[in-house]
Amino acid sequence: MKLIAKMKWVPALGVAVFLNAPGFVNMVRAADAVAKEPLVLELPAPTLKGTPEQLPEGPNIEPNSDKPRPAFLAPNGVKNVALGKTVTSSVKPFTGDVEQLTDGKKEAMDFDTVEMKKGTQWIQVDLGAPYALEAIAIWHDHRYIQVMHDVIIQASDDPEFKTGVTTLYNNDTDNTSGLGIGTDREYFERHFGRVFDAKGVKARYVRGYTKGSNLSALNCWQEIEIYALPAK
Ligand SMILES: [Ca+2]
Ligand SMILES: [Ca+2]
Repeated sequence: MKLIAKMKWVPALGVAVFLNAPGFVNMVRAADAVAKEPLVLELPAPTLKGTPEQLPEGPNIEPNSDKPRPAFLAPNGVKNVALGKTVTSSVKPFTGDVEQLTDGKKEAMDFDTVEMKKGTQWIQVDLGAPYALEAIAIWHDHRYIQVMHDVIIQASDDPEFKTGVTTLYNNDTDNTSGLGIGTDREYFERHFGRVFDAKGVKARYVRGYTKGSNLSALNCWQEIEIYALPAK
């Protein structure tokens, strides 16, 4: 039969497809690509402190907006694998404890904010095992509408971050933190948090740097969520 001769069994799809069907190539591509859906975050309430009259502006600062950014598309099945995981930091906080960075709480309140001294400081999450990282959501400090300086996010399998480091975001355009000149922009902290594309990088550790903000020399953190799939 002529029709049978033009069919081919495609194991990946678990079906036979018509080789002469115009949609064949597209069908195979769609099966290869991972299905994605908008990443839904549990958002805290917006700050009650209002918007300062004088906001920083410039070509390297995204304009402040009370509208959320377009939803991040993450592969189906990602989970926040950072929840409850161990966090360490470059210096001991003087307010709060780094455990609070993965406790799921991120309201615009003093008791949900961990504060560390000035200078370039980092926090680091140990996921306990490598994962395929897809998206990282961060709330540094949305008690105030402000921009954090030198937001640098890195992933590695080395807890010392000396080898195999992938930089996922870097807005240190003047390299004052010494990790290389960043090309990303500064942005305003809002209750939406900020979602960074982790690009499927496989890593066990995630490190986030800051160097104060336009309002304060201190380094503040509220929550970090790491959406990932099991590493293959
Ligand atoms: Ca928290
Ligand atoms: Ca800088």
